[in-house]
Amino acid sequence: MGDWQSAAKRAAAYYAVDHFVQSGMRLGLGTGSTVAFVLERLAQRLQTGDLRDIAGIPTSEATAQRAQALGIPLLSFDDVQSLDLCIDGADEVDPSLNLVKGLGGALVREKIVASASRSMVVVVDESKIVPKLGTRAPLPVEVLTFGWQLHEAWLRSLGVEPVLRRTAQGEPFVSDNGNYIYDCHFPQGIDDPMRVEAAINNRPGVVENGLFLGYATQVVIGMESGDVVVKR
Ligand code: ABF
Repeated sequence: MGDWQSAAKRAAAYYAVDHFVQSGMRLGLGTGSTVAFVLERLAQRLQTGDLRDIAGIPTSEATAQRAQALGIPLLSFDDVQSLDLCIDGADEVDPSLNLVKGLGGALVREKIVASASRSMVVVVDESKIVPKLGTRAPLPVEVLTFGWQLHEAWLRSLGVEPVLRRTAQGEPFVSDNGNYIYDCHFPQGIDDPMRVEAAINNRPGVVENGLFLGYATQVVIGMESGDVVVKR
């Protein structure tokens, strides 16, 4: 990651918290390094008293631990079943604000939390902006461990190059939900995301895929120049 990217992620994250989070909100807390800056800013504004009575549902164990360490109150779906605002990162954003997410391994809980949120603000650095989904990042597909071996040939039949995600030790990566993830490379990018999402999620044993179509209400982009651009 270039030096500018970390500054751009921070600028986008701080802008999103300062412009879209109000006291009393019930939040969806995303996952990844850009959201780490969101949590940092939320904690700062709670400490100064700028923000009061906010709480969030984390989209990963990593976010839960980070938020807890920062003193951000956490909720579960036992407490609330509808959220005011979800703030999350993304791996790709296309011109229609459709997203590829999941390189952080949290796509299942991220999509559930996003689906329970009235609006979704996505925070990215400009390197995530793509003309077409699937051109910069693979599409993560989370599958049950039972029968995981069956999906590789099927994914190939879709014209995809599937790679089972592994840890640095070479073991299959296991998500917070106890599942495996295939990172699916589309050599020409994804021409018809709606059709791809439906086909993949209809497959027995597939839990979720990283296409977030029609979820983002705003995308806050940290630019290399230092500017922040908001797309709606
Ligand atoms: C999470 O944030 C994941 O879905 C996505 O892969 C990741 C982006 O990571 P980062 O903000 O670290 O670039 O939402």
